[in-house]
Amino acid sequence: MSKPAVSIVMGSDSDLEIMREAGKALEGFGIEYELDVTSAHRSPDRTAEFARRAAGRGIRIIIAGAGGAAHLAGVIAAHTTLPVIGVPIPSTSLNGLDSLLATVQMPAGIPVATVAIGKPGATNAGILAAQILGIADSIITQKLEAHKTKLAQSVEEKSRKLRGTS
Ligand code: RP5
Repeated sequence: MSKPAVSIVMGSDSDLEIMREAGKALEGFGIEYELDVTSAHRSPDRTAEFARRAAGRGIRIIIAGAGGAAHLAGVIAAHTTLPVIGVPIPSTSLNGLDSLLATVQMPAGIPVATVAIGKPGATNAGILAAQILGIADSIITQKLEAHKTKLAQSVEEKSRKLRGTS
């Protein structure tokens, strides 16, 4: 097994069900990843250390998911020059709107590429990470093209079924 290129981290193990979707997407493109829990407010030192060391360990992209006042992705982005993708987790009574705003509204200077709330966002975070890695990896690009072809075929299939022509 080669070293993971992507690190998926989350604020709590209660985020795992959603964040697994990012891992599943990466698996579909044959990309190695690691999964861990680190919290911006419960374990700030651990989070800063993780972010500072990630590039040196060979990590190329970080996907960070958190709920509530979700500052995990922003704090990680503050401590690394690696691209950080933020996944807003719907874990409070505000159903992720809180996490979305906290993750996406980074002041100028420290970007976090924020995806949709919950599982669709986690899936897209994995695909976006693959697209970033695909810039320098033609095998990943081919798999991304196949993924788009498959999506288009699924629409054709749905269309045929709906029109009763299959
Ligand atoms: C956030 O608080 C986590 O990312 C999680 O979404 C939420 C709740 O965490 P737990 O109380 O379930 O550990 O920091």
